[in-house]
Formats: sequence, structure tokens, C-alpha cells
Amino acid sequence: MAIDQIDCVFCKIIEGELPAKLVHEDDQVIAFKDIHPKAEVHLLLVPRTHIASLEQLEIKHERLVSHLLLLLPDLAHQQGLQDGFRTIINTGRGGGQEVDHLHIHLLGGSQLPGF
Ligand code: DGP
Repeated sequence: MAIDQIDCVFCKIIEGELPAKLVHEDDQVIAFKDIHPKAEVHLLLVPRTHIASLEQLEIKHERLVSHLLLLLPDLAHQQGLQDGFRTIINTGRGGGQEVDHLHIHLLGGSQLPGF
């Protein structure tokens, strides 16, 4: 395991070393409830592969990226978000990223403020 993965909280969830409320898992991605929800529904979609942030994405991740994007509306509907949802990817400290493992926030469930 690479050094940056050893202390990665999301890698630990993926490995089953830390608990999480999973709502989806497949061979490429897991999705679970955010521990500090900012909306009625607040999920995190996380690739199983440790990629630190959007800035580390490469062309070889093309299939993974489309899988992540296509999953979003499916998960939103599964969570009852028929009226819409918000997705956020924080990148780097300046972008508000706290966990250095690429993830997409999926939020909804009540009227979200304009952005
Ligand atoms: P970001 O700021 O984009 O890196 O968001 C990281 C999110 O991860 C933040 O909303 C809180 C969530 N989070 C951090 N640690 C844990 C954890 O151990 N379990 C779960 N379920 N969520 C976590």
C-alpha cells in the first residue's frame, strides 16, 4: 500500500477497517453517508482506487470518471431526490478538500440555497 493510502480514511472505509453507512458498492466505486451531513441527503461517491484529487486524474481513469458521473442520478433517485440534487468536488486545501481521496458530494432533500 502506498504511503498516502495508509492514513486515508476513505481507503480504510473501502477496506472495511472503518464503519460507514454504505448505500452503494460495485467493483469501481462505493457510496456512503457523509459523517457530517450538510443536507437531508448527503452522500459521498468514492472510487475504490486511491486518487488524491481531481488534479491526479489521468486519461486512464476515463472509464471510472464516466461511471462516477452516471451513478449520480441513479443514486439521487434511489435516495428519493426526484426534484433535483447538487454535486460538489472540492479540490485542494484552497478548494475546501479535507480528505485527500477523490470524492463527489451528492446533496439534496430540501431546497438548497442558490450557489
Ligand atoms: P471534503 O471537504 O470535500 O474533503 O469532504 C470530506 C467529507 O468527508 C466531509 O464532508 C466529512 C466526510 N468524512 C470525513 N471523515 C469521514 C468518515 O470517517 N466517515 C464518513 N462517513 N464521512 C467522513
